[in-house]
Amino acid sequence: MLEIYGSGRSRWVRPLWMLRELGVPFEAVTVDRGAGELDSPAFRQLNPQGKIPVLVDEGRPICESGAILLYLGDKFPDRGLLPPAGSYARGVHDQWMFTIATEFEQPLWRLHKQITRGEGDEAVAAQARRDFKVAAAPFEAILSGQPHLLGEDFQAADIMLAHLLRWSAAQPLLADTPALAAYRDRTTARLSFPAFLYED
Ligand SMILES: N[C@@H](CCC(=O)N[C@@H](CS)C(=O)NCC(=O)O)C(=O)O
Repeated sequence: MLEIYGSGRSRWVRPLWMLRELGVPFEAVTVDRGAGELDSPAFRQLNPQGKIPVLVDEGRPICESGAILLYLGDKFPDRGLLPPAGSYARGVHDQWMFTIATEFEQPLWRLHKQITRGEGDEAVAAQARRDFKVAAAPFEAILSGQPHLLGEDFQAADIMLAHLLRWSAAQPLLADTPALAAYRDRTTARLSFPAFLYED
């Protein structure tokens, strides 16, 4: 049995969405961050970094949301959420996956932390807004001409990107990137998106 550990609107939305999109059986294990569960010895056995999400497959953990999406996509290749390993399309897919994780996420994360936790000053936020503009430009260009990152088909990297576009920091910034805003709305309207986590 596959188990996915996480909570709330954290990055566990990504594997949760992926598992729902794949339509495979799994168990969602909610972790109480407020109660310090991420620091418990049992959780640290799963992820020594003390972070969510963690996927557990037959007792064996895999951490890092992007890596989990790739693992699941490869594990269920007939579901079509990843191009075949070794294909050019897969190379392009993974290129975007890493760009999202390393370039796109960072400015949004800095702004998100400022908005939700008051961390960082206005200079940090101004730099993050500039970095976002640069990082968003290629995605805005691609999604102006096609529905998803790789073309017609919704893929694992779309989950990675669309989850970020729901972060609080993204909302004012997306006014300048209409294709990304439309993409956020289109992708998160999918039945597999865990919309129930976003109800207040
Ligand atoms: N790069 C990691 C980041 C994981 C991460 O930072 N998770 C946050 C929640 S979104 C976390 O567990 N933070 C520790 C905490 O809340 O105490 C991934 O994508 O999985």
